[in-house]
Amino acid sequence: MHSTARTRLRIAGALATVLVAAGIAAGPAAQAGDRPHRQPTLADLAERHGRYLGSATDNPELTDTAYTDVLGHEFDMITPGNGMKWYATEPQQGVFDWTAGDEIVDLARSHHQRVRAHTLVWHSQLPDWLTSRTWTADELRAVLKHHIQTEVRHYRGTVYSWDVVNEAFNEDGTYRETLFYTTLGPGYIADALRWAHEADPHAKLYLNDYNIEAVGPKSDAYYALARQLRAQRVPLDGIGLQAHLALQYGYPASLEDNLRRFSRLGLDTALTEVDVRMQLPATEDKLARQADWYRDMTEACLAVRRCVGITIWDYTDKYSWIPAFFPGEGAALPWDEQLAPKPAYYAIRDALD
Ligand code: 9MR
Repeated sequence: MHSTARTRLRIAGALATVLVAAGIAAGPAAQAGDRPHRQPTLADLAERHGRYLGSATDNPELTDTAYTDVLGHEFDMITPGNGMKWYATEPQQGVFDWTAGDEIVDLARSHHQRVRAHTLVWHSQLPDWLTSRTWTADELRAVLKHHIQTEVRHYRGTVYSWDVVNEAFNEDGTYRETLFYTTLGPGYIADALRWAHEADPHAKLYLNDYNIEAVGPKSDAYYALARQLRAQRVPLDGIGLQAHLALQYGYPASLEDNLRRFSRLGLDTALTEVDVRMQLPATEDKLARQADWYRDMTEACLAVRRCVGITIWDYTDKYSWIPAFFPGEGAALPWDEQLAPKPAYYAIRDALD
C-alpha cells in the first residue's frame, strides 16, 4: 500500500477508535471487511518502525482465497518460496520461464507489497541440464552470468532485493563445495554480485543463509567475507539470516549482537525465512515458548537500526515446508492450519506495538 493510503487508513483508524470510545460507531462487532475499523496489520505496525513484515508464498497456494486474503493485507513484503529458483526460471538452457515468479510479483503489486526475490545462485533446486554434466570454468561462468543477468533484468524495477547467493558456507565456516565453488572457486560470489548489480543497479543485493543467527563459525565466515567484499567495493547490500529455528535446539541469544556487527560494516540485515518448529504435538507450553522466540527475534531486529525487516517462511502451518522435511515436527508459523492466529502472532504484534 502506498504510504499516503496507509496514512489515510491510519487516520481513519484513529478516528474510528475515538468514535467507538465515544459510543458513536460500532465497536469490535463491526464487519471484518469494514476497513476503517480494522486494527493495524503487522505491516502497519512494522512500518511505524521503518521496517517491513513479510511472508513467503508459493504458487500452488494462490487458489486458496482465505489464504490470499490474509497474505494480501497483513504483510508488506512477499518472497516467492520457489518460483524464482533456477529450476523454475531456466528449465532448459537458455529457455526462460517467468510464469511462477510473475504470478507472485503481480499479486504482490496488486496489494502494493514489495518483493524480496529469491534466489539466483544456490546448490539446490537446479535444473538437470546444469547438474547432469561437467563444465569448464569458462563455460560455467558464462552460464551463471547469463542466468543471473537474464533473470535480474526481467524483474528489474519490480523487486526490492535479491538473494544473490544462498547458503554458500558449511557449518564450520568453510565454503560449501557446490558446483559453483568447485568449478569457479570462491570468486563466484563477488562475480555474481557484480553481474546482478549490472543488471539492476537499484536492487538490494544479499547473501542469505541458515544457522547464522548467532555469532559462531558460520556467521563469522559471512562477517569475514562481507568485510572483504566491502573493502573490494563489491556491490553487497545486506546479509539475510534465514532463522529457521527449532525449539529443541535453543534460541540464538547472540542474534542482536550479530546483527549489530554486520550493521557496523555498513550492511543491511534482515531475518528472511523465519519459522520456529517444534516436535509435535504442539502443547500450550511449546506454543508459549515459540511466541517468546518470535517476540525476541522481532525485538532484536527493532533494536538494530539496519535490520530492515522480517519475513516469515509462509505465515500459516497449512503451507509450511517443515512437516515434509522434518517428520514429526511442525507448527512453526504464527497462524495455525485453520489460518487462526497463534500466540506467536500476538507476540510479534506486542513487540511491534
Ligand atoms: O520453501 C521451499 C520448499 O517449498 C522447497 O520444497 C524447498 C526445497 O529445498 O525449499 C524451500 O525453501 C528453502 C529456501 O529456498 C532456502 N532456505 C531453506 C528453505 C527451506 O528449505
